[in-house]
Amino acid sequence: MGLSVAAILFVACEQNAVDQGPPNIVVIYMDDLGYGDVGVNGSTAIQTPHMDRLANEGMRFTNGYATSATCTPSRYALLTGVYPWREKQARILPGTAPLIIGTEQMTIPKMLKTKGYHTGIVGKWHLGLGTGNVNWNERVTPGPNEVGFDYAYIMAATQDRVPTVYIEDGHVVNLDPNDPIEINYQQNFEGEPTGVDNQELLTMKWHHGHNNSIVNGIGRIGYMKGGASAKWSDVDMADHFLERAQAYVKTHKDTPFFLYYPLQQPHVPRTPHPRFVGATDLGPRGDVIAEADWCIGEFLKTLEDEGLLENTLIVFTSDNGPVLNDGYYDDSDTKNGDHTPWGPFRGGKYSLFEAGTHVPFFTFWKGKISPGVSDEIVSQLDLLSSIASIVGNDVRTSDSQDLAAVLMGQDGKGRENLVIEATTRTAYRKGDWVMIPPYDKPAVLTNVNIELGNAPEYQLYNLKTDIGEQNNLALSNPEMLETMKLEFATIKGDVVTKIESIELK
Ligand code: NG6
Ligand code: CA
Repeated sequence: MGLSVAAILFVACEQNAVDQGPPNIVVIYMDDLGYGDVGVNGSTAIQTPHMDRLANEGMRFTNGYATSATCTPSRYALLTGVYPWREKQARILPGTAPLIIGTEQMTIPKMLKTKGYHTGIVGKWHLGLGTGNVNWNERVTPGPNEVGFDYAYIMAATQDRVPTVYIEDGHVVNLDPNDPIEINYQQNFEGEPTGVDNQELLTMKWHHGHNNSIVNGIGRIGYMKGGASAKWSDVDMADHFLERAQAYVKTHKDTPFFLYYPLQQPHVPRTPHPRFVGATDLGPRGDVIAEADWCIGEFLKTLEDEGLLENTLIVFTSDNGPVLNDGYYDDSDTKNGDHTPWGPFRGGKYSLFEAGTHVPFFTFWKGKISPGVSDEIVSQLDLLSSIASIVGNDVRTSDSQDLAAVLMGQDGKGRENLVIEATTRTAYRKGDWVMIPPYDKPAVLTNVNIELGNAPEYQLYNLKTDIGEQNNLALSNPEMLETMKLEFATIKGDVVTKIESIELK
């Protein structure tokens, strides 16, 4: 009898909080989306209301990083919490590459499984499959299921690489056993058309590379034979992954779940569904970003309809910076106009300059994260330790920092420093400063027309006063250069010897 109304209410609220349990966690990962492609980061040529919603109603990070300026290394680091330059296989992989995450290695989904989570991936994988010589007509293993994902619905590598099929828990979807799949990255199968010899079959012309097997009128990287009934439809890919992501949420809404939802846009080949063709004035690249934004809106609607938005932490980011022409003539460069996918930064995909790795980065959790903007340095590398911290798990890796407070929009410091990677080259960010060691390599990747950040001398930039990395302060600030060199060498350990040897050439 003694319980007051307040006490009863208190008990009820407590009960409610307990009932809500650990949050669902969703990582929405874009492919080649630049810092400046998103409305909140300054894009006016492409409307991205749903990405903007995540930023405006959550935390928007102005110093959010992918670990690498290309896909595989960034994805490796995101899932494992290990810098990709520690793993020499973490390079852009062919579709036949073996799995590069060790089945004994810690990953975000594995860590979450120990806390009772159901874990899923729907979208782009690109971390290798099998152990070499994959037979695509049998269960393909090891793959995502063996590194922590209870459910996996993936494309093996990239939209421009064979095999051009979906794989569900290791099985090629819709495969006809009488039409087995064969894949070869060295040579063609006899009698099969290619982008070089059969240009009349192409509906999208290749600019560089992308001239091996032709699938749906698009030349791909690598040769493929068979598997006709299993081949994906490029224009339906966004809808296809969205439907599976929505189904995953509906199926697992009663347990805490982790969904890794890596979309394929705006990577090449850019194939918007007809209803998005012309959504922007920028050609296919703008149109597929509009399409991806719509998918994110639909996905958020599903979370909302299922009553999950208040109990789901969403991280939105991109695997590397932007590129216009990445191998096909698709008007993305000619129609780009004044749009700046790279935002205020120099370079782009493949580059050690900022635009390679400095990407859109938002965290959203309705009712839990108060809207705000943070200039703290955060990296996708930190998601493993930070998410572990948020769900009360004590797993940490030495590279991955627990930035839970920062990501949750509470007070707290971000990273003091970060090693940036771009196709095996590395650079060092600390505070407002970036140091790029000398690289005896071309300054520009001519096919894609992107400055790579390579120079024969040290480069040192102060991003606070020079966000576009135009004024090299290496000579005028030798003390800072020395500090940066020393710290970088310490963090990189023995890997630094390679840099020294390049320098001596
Ligand atoms: C490059 C491809 C490029 C893209 C990239 C991987 C050529 C000439 N270029 O080798 O088109 O596929 O690999 O992009 O083949 S990533 O975002 O998955 O890293
Ligand atoms: Ca990418």
